[in-house]
Formats: sequence, C-alpha cells, structure tokens
Amino acid sequence: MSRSITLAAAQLGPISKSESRTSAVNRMIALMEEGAAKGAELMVFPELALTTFFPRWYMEDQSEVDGYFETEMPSVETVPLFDAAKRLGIGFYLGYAEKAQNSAGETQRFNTSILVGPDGETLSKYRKVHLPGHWENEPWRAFQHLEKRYFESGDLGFPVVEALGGRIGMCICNDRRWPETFRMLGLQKAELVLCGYNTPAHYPPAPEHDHLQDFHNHLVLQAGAYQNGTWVVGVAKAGCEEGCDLIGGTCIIAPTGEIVAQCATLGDELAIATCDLDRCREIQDNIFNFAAHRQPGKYGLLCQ
Ligand code: CDV
Repeated sequence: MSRSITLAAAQLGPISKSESRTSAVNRMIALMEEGAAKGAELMVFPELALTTFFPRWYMEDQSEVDGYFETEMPSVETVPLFDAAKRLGIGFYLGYAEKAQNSAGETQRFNTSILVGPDGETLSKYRKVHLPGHWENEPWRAFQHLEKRYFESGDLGFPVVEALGGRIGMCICNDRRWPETFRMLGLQKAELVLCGYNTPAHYPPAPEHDHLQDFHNHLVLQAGAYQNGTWVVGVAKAGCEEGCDLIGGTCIIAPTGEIVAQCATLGDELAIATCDLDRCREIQDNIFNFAAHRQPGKYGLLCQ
C-alpha cells in the first residue's frame, strides 16, 4: 500500500516592514484554508515568514533587531496559526527568527524553522546552519544581507523525524545550495525535505549571476532531491519587498528530481501535489543505494 501525503507549498508574496505579524499570520491561515479545501495535509511556509526580511538593513540598536525575533513559539500573534492547523487537521512548516536562552543562560539568536503536527504540537525544530552574507555594514550594496550579524549558525544539526507517515527533515534557504545539507538528511533516509527561502533576484557580490538565480534555485533543489532520493518542497517569499525583488519558483520535487508542481506568480499562492513517499525507494534502493554503492572509506579524510 502506498504512503501518500498531499503537500501544499505555500508561497508568500512580499511582507512590508510595516506589516504586522497578525496580518502575515492571517495570510497564512487563508492559504491553509485553501490548502485544506484541496486536501492538503501539510503546509510549507517560507523562511522568516512572520516579518519582512530584516537582514537587508543594517541596525546598530539591538532592541530594534530584537523586534523581529520571537521569544516564544507559539507567541500571542502566532497562536491563531496553530489553532487553524488544529481546526483543519493540517500540519505546517514555519520559518521565523528565534531568540532563545541556552543552558548557561546566554541569549542566542537563530534563523529557525519548526514542523508542527495536525494536533498543533511542535514535532521538530531546525536552526539554519549555512548563514549567508556578512557581518558589517557594506554601503556599496543596493541592500544588505546581514544574517551573519543577526544570527548564529544553528546548533541542532539536521534532524530527521518520523512524522505524518514519513521521515521528514528541514533546511532553510542558503542551506539548499550545500550538498552537505541534503546528504546529512539523505544519510538519515529522509523521504521529505522542507525548505523555505528568501532569495533576492540581485546578488550584489556577483551581479553577473543575477540572470541565474531562478535556475540555481531549481538546480540545487532538484539535485538534492535526486541525489538523496527524497521529495523536496522549496517555498519562496517572493515579489518586490521593500524595493528588493525576491525570486519565486516555489515548487514540489519528486525523488527523481522532477518538478511536479510549481507556483506561477510572485504572490500568495499554493502549489499542491500528492506525494507517494514510497517513490523514494525508486532512487534510494537503486542508483543512490548508499549501503551498496557509497564509498566513504575512499573519499579521503577531508570528505568523510
Ligand atoms: N536567505 C538566504 O539564505 N538567501 C541566500 C542569498 C543571500 C544567496 C540564498 O541562498 O538564497
């Protein structure tokens, strides 16, 4: 018997600096209701889905930066999303900026995603490992990308959990460009990888690659899916946000690397597909059967 799950990749259009979390959550609930009406069992929202993409601005005042962070989840503003999930019996992936305290009582800030089940309980948490950008203000740029300043690299590894009938892993935006991300998830036999992103159409350090942004997005997501035999859902925050154009291209990818559903706009939109998790076997038991064909002992010390 096949193990199928209907996924909704829930792309968001731009979120302005002045837009409240409540407004963003209401937009996500509207998409969740549309998804539920179409049979979706899991909604995948973008990276940093509650606010505008704030690392594009240099801020010296930490209290201003902290205004974009969540100190608890669910928070007062996000409880309605969790309630909607319970009411509709649907799970979700949500990206947000997390301000936490470690066991030594130190404050830490992460670019985080959570997987929430249809009962509203958090099943898994991931903190972005590959932080792109820079630490200091670089006024020559059309906009900043200060993730390295505002976040620290994630400390939870790449967890894969048994949930919703399958093995689910998460990553966030820039992580998708790194084969290590997908391989860490693939080595744990992930069957579904969820990835939210905010990707500017313009890349200030190498503007000659601007025309390749959509291509590279699909290239890495499709390669990650195929080389690890897993379903992949990539979800954009898209459109012109505070003068910065973000690519769309939200899609659902089969373990063969083929895109099976894709958004057509740069606004709030769903791409939906029913995904048979047993199709991972087509790849994981054949061309990328790691136990049969992988050669970790032959890769040399640097690659193990
Ligand atoms: N939010 C991101 O991680 N964005 C990066 C950009 C800066 C290249 C990305 O990989 O899409």
